[in-house]
Amino acid sequence: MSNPNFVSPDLIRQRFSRAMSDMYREEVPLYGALMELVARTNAQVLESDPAIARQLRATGEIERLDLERHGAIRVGTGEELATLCRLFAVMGMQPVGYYDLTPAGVPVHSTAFRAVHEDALQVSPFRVFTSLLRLELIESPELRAFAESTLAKRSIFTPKALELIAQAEQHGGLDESQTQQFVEHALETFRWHRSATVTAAQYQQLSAQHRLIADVVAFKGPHINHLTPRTLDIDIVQAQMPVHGITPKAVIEGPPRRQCPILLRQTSFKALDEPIAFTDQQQAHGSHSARFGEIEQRGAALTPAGRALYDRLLNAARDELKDFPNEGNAARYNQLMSEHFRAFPDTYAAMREQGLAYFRYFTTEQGRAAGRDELAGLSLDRLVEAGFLKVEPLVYEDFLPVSAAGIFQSNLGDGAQAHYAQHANQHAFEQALGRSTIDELALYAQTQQRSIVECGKALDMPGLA
Ligand code: OOG
Ligand code: NI
Repeated sequence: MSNPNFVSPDLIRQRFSRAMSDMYREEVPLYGALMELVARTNAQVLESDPAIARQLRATGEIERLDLERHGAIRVGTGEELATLCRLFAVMGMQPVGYYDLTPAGVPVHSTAFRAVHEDALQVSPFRVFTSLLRLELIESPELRAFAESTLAKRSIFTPKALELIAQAEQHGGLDESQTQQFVEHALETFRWHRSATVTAAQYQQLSAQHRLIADVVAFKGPHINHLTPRTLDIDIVQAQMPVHGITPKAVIEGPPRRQCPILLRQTSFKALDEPIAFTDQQQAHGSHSARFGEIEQRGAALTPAGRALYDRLLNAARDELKDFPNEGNAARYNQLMSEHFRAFPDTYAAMREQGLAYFRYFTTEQGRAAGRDELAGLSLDRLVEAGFLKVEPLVYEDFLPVSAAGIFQSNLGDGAQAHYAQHANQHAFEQALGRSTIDELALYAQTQQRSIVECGKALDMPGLA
């Protein structure tokens, strides 16, 4: 950083994430209830499962656990997406991954803005799943033109936020007072508005095309639609939700329960109906449901081979189910998932030997005490076997397209299943974004590699790779 008065982007992100959580808890009290449930569950797991506690301490994740959350927003135009990309960059967040949701009948494609280096993730792992509406998928030319012109009239950023983004870009950062203003103004983009920008009839038309289109087009800005805390045991939270008057979706998305969690498991509760005033109404006579609650449990990041195996087993289970998972087939779905996932090794040692997951390497006391000749010529695997190095899985920091589709679907209702002839268009997405998205697998490989290099330095084995 060029100027010592600048606040580090990681700390800006940490402050923004906290401010966002405070705002959302005030707007959606159920989110507060969910946070408490998750905090209690996590404390319980840490107490009853020393192995998890040890693992989280070794990786440092224990320190970020209470801060950890992701949010989601949906924007309407390429210009909005490009400016968001600049806004998130001020907080050290970059677009990672490309997710196509059209196969699931949701007319958006998405990326996740997040920090990319393990040290930055440690300060704040805050992520925002960001979707761009694909207006080209609206069939009626009149409705499409109406949606376009409505979106063209709105500005989702405050003038001050735009000024501070430009300031950060020109000078390379923001000082303390600018940071305060930035957090305050950036937050405005994500705030809920009780008044819509269209009439009740126009809202109905948009909603009839797809509920998600109404959610994006009919409002002043991309309200944050959920904030998701990270739990250490999602099955406990899923079972506890009804006890607290919260109704979860029928199935947990992602892999089944395992000894060694992989990727990401998620569940949510349904969007709330909230009062809305349309432009032809004085008071809030209408209603709209967009905001919901979600919980997630994160596990090991998988290599391309591990991910291919995951996708194959997930698809096989879903093919056998022959339908989207729902209330009626939930038990059978869970059973099919457990059966198919028996083919996925469930020890970290096997996952490492078969190259299915990414790991972080640490030196052990024994390794640091060993003499040069004891270590000389040993490969990485031999060093691990001999107890000179130990490993911990790298946590998955990203999202899963099939899971995301399930979360969208459960919150948009059954009416939201459309069939689109067009599919992924990463090129168009990146053109709108103004840059390319980062390949998440490359990030995990880099983190793993950096940890190996560190071990090589600590053991005075510069050739270790
Ligand atoms: C995003 C849904 C996807 C996740 O965690 O996979 C999602 C949305 O509803 O805008 O949040
Ligand atoms: Ni989510």
